Amino acid sequence: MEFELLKTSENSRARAGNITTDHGKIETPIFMPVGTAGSVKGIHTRDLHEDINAQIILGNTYHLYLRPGIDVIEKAGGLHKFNRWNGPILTDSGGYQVFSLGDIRKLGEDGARFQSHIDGSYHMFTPENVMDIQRSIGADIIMAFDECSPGDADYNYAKNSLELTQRWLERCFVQFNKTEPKYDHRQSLFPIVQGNTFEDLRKIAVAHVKNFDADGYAIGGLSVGEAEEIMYEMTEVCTADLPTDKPRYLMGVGTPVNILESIERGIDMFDCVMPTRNGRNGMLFTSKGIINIKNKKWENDHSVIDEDEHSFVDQYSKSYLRHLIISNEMLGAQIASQHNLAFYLWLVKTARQKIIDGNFESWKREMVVKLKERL
Ligand code: PRF
Repeated sequence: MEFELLKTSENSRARAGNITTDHGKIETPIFMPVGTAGSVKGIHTRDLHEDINAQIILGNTYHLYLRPGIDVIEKAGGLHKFNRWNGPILTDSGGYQVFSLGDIRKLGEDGARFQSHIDGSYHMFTPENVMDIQRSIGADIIMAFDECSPGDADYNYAKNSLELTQRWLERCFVQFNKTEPKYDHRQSLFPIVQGNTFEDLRKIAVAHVKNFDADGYAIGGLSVGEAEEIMYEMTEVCTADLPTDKPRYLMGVGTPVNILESIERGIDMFDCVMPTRNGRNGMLFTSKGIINIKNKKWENDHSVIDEDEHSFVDQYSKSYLRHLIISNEMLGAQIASQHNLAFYLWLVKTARQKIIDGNFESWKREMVVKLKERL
């Protein structure tokens, strides 16, 4: 994987760049739709490519390992062949899902022993087997095995947790360097910066990950319940010291406003379930503000979902989409998800253009006001 930094804003840390993988180019800043179990819920790959203009999607080690299982994905020839998405893929390591979904039985030096949320069966994730599993899934970018400490953890917990994550990172790189890709494309391993909301721990964490000369670096452990201002502060602490010539990925963030604020602070890559999950629940993001389509006020609004038409689904009416969502029709969830993803991809594409044009900050300031409106 290569990263080319095209431009850094003169008035902030905002950057525009290009990542080149063996499955194609990614123009940063970028938003990556979440395809937890190998599918972006409700969205065909054709629409991801052609309508939403997604450039990279996410998969999840935890989910894919439990179902369908790694043997099935290997027999398919890797996740790209299995789900027929032939663009870049990034997989999260399971180091977050185990803690949020799985029933942890034992967290120790070796790894995490957990019970499946599907059938209660027992499993163990270690830095080594999580590397092997991600080799088998075959994503272009794979993530280190980390512990995301709880949002309300105290300093002592956060420090011990960071030190465990650091030891695990060293084991991840040993295993990664000892093994080869299973398919005919390269893979890059991104370390994850932890350290909770403690500035000194974040600085220590950044200094440590820089030892590995990775192709890119992720910031984890944010957007886990802390105040937004603290998340921005911690992001700034990290981007101040991370290498400028490598992409930075802020994991699991966020709202459209969070994304613009974080781009300004030097982040290049984002993922979040919000556009799809909140979409299924009737929340639509637009450049004029947030729509709760279940609201009675839309019952007889026969205007289109979004005049900006980021996606072909925006031609449906608000009244119709409200009816579908309220009736629990599958099509409602699909339309809302597709609209939101297309909007997120439009937002980051526009941010990139504004960075290149040299007027990102003024555009961002105006957008943030509009994005916070409730329609
Ligand atoms: N670690 C990993 N995945 C993540 C996170 C993390 O800290 C987060 C935190 N927002 C989202 N996804 N491995």
